[in-house]
Amino acid sequence: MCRRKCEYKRLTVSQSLRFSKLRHDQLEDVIQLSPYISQTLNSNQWVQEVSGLLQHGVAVLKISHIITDRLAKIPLGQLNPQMNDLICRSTSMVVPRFDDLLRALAAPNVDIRLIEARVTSLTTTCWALVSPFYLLNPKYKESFGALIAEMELHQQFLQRAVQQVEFATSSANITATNEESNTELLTSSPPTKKPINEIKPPINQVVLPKNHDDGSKTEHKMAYLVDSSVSSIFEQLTPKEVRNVCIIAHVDHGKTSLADCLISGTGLISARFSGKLRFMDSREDEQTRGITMKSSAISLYYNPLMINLIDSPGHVDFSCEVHYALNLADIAILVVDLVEGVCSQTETLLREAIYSHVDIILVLNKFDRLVVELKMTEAEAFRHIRRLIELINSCVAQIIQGYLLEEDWQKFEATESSRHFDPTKGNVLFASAIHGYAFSLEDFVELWAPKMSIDKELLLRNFFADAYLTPNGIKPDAEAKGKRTVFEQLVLQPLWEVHKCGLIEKQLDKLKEFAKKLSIPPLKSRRIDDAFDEFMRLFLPLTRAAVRAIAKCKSPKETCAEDERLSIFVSPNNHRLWKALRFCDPEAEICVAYVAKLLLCDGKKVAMCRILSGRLVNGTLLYIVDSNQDQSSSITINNLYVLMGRELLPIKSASAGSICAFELDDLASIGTTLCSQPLTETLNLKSSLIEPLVRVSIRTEGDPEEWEKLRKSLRQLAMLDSAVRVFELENGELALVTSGEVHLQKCIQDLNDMGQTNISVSEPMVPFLETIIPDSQCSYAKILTEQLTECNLKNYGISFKLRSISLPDEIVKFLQQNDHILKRTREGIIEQGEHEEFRTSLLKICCETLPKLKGSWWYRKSEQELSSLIERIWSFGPFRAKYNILFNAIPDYDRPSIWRHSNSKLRQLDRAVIAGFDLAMSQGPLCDEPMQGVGILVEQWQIGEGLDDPEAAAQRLQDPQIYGQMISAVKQACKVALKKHPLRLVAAMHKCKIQSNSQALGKVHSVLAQRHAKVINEDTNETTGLFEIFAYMPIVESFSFCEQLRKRTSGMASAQMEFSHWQLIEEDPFWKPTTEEEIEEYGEKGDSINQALMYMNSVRKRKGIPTDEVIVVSAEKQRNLKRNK
Ligand SMILES: Nc1nc2c(ncn2[C@@H]2O[C@H](COP(=O)(O)OP(=O)(O)OP(=O)(O)O)[C@@H](O)[C@H]2O)c(=O)[nH]1
Ligand SMILES: [Mg+2]
Repeated sequence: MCRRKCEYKRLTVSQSLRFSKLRHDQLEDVIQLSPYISQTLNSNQWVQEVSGLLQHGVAVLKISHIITDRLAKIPLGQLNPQMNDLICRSTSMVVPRFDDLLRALAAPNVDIRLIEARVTSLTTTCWALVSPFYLLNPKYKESFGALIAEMELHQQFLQRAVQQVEFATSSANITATNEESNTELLTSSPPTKKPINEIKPPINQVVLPKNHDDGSKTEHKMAYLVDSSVSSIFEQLTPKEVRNVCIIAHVDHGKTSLADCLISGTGLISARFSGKLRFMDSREDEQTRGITMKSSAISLYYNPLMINLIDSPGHVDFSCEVHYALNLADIAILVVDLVEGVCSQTETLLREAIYSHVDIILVLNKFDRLVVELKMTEAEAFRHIRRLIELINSCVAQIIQGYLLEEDWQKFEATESSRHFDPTKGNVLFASAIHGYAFSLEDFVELWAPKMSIDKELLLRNFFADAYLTPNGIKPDAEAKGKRTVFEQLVLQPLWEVHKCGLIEKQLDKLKEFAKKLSIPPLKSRRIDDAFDEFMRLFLPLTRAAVRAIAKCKSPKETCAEDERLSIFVSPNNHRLWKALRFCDPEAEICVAYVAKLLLCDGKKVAMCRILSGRLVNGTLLYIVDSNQDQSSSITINNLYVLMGRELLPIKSASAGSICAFELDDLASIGTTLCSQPLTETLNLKSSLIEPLVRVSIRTEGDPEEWEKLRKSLRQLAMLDSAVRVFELENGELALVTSGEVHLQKCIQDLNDMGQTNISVSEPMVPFLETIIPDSQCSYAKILTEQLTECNLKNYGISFKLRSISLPDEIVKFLQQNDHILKRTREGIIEQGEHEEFRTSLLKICCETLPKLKGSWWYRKSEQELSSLIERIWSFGPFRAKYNILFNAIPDYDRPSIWRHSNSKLRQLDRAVIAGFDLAMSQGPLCDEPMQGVGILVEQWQIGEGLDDPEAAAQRLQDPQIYGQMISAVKQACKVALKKHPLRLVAAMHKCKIQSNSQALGKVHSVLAQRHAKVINEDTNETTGLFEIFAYMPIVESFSFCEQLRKRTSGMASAQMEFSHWQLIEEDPFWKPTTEEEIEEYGEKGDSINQALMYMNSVRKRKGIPTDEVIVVSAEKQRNLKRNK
């Protein structure tokens, strides 16, 4: 190790641009390059057109950095001398190659051939460097493999560019020679180098017509732009020229691959690697795991549109990120895998997109799988696609129905028809992101209508219908007559032929012939796989179809003018910003920005925001709007940027409608709303509803200084990731709460990246809830007497009687649905009459369920009694245990009901009763976990009883300690009352979807049983032929389940999990075998099989509460059965 470092030093001192200085993969290092690169760009006219190529060179520099940086950190231990020598020698080769490439990039006359040669040489030496590490330990193979592969991709792209240059030079020479021979007298100058843009195949220059109000048309051209042009265009944008788009989908349906294709359209990455590079997955763990973990944005210029594209994660642990992406965007691209179809997240995200009132484009992705994997015929594929679109439309209808529940039918119809997905409307695209193609019906109408001399309108109307072609025109009822539909004949048949030829039979010559027939420029790729992608990219470029669909959707100006969309940001009636935001006017006096999230990008701390009104210029002062504070603090915006995925591009200003970022000096909470005027009302954007559940405690091995650093890093983490909760417990424990296992791993990685490598993380802990259930064995008389708990505070002459009663699931569910009302009620900010509806519904549900609850106090209670109890609700539960109710059933205490906001006088110690109730509900009797579904009924409460002297009694009531005593008395009384009922644990459950082939089914079930999962459904998926098993599994049992499943089934089964609900565990944690048979079966204690007891004890142990567990009950000496010979 030491020797390696020395070698590094010796080799680098002589370099002008020192390798050792270029440490991290952040921009700061590459900034060192920027003067050279801009110098290069300025002095080379043609380079302007290929800045994308230069960026490949820069990317390779960066990767080589990351590699060497990481290698330097690997402890080599007792390495054998030959290996050490090998590593040192290859290290010494990297440095000069690195410098060569650096110089090539910085040279005044960039030659792409030279850069390609340098990149190849650097890549090869990097290979040489990492190979010994591969031999050392296979784990390095994975970590370096991805980086080397990425380097190779860049290298291949440059190789192709060189081919293009050579082709261009030779054709320029040929033309020149021809011209020379024909027009001898005119030839005076030598042949010049042809600009690279001229040799791009013409089809790459996507031209998209855009209709204006006045009927004129502009065209969207893909432009290869250098950074400076993008930033200057960005600064001059009007809201009409902007489209804010986010890509949403279930996990792995192809969002990032689709984003790749759109990025490649602007030349930022090579088209050849689009769909494979996953450019937006900039984190290392995203690349290695193959899933997106955060949403990231990039601005793409398709003349004259600026598309601000946000790629969001599909994994359920990161759904919070999608929520913010939808707030930022006006258009959602919903990607659905044609094979997997509608999955749980698809439905959830569709609902969220509809609720956010954004335009939705449906992209049916992985089209190639229908041919290659499922081997469907054209007719089967057509039926499959139609069914899938119908299914998605029925989801849409259901969502709208739920959302317009009380509204009129006409509105439902109008909303549904505007949301209806229909390929003929242009809001459905068919795509294969991995092969870079997509099409809408329009593409094929353009192709076929002139050839067949059919009216375009007519063809489009019948393209996706049950109609067929005849020489005399289009006829209906194709299916009934056994004919091929228009879609099958004109779309699927040619595509099937091309796919079979390119992906199954792999015939390059035949593919080239197809290209000729379709007048596609000659294919350059020599390998069939590349040739197929090239063919499809030229035939049906994804960018053309996607940008055309995006261009048809609303601009920020149009969306803000719609009341429904605007109401996502501000409430219509009384918000001061309503009028200002309506116009989305860049020239408006008031500047308002919505900050979606803070992030680290390019080594800088930035806030990602959408400008809702006015213009943001460097130097603008904005107030941080905080409704909880009277005095607004302010922030000066200094460094504005355009977000470019992994990088940032500086700009001077950004106008209303745009998504941009600005730098923060330090990560500090700046809220969601920034405004140029000091307001007190924030934008009323709802935060994501998902509460994180998986908790770990984090420790550092270091001294108090290290602990302080850890605290700081955790605070930063909570700011960067709003799905994370961080808190410090009274005992000094630092707790981190995340949405799930994958999210937890991401957070730990983040902490490591912040320099917290010396930390230990506890086993994940999952919260439980506690509840009581009715006891059907108990008679009503017993309930009345024995379940009543009395408490006396003799010193003060206070006595009260209370009882606990169980609330059924229906009521808990109802309370959950009306969470916001409970919150506002507790905060006392509820408006008069706001919960009229809530109260009546609550009473209705209570009357329907409670009187039927056998074995409980509620049994056969009259409607009148229930109604008076609901009227006299004292309080709902505290934040941690919201779904519990405190009832006032004291005849002589007519306190003002919770429903009426009143300042009238409460009885002394009224608040102490609520505080005692809150404490009892926050820490249940089983293991101090919060209670749920409990009612506490206070039946009697007397103050000053039994004290003869009223004056002395009054004086005692002034004792400052009385308040505390009363709280703890109520808390204890509640606990005693709860213990008079059967107590149960409630566990958080995951819903798992497991896909498995038939051979692995047995193993899947055994893993499920081991994890105490309950299978709810098992079926075969007709499309994929795989078994699909749905099961509920306690989250506490779910850690590393996916990994175990994969290992046990040798990869034949895979699982997806998401939070589903809270479920009562039927088992009684205190159950003991009583009958002889039970004792015989389970032993005297019977605790080995009691799952509830095991959960309870594990929580108790974690919290330091004593358990009844005995380590060894009756020890017996173990005999060694092995006999010594
Ligand atoms: N056959 C086929 N595979 C595809 C296609 N598009 C994407 N894939 C593959 O699907 C997998 C997931 O692709 P991603 O683009 O990472 O999916 P994603 O939706 O971004 O995934 P998350 O961000 O993790 O939710 C990758 O292995 C891709 O290669 C396609 O059109 N056809
Ligand atoms: Mg992704």
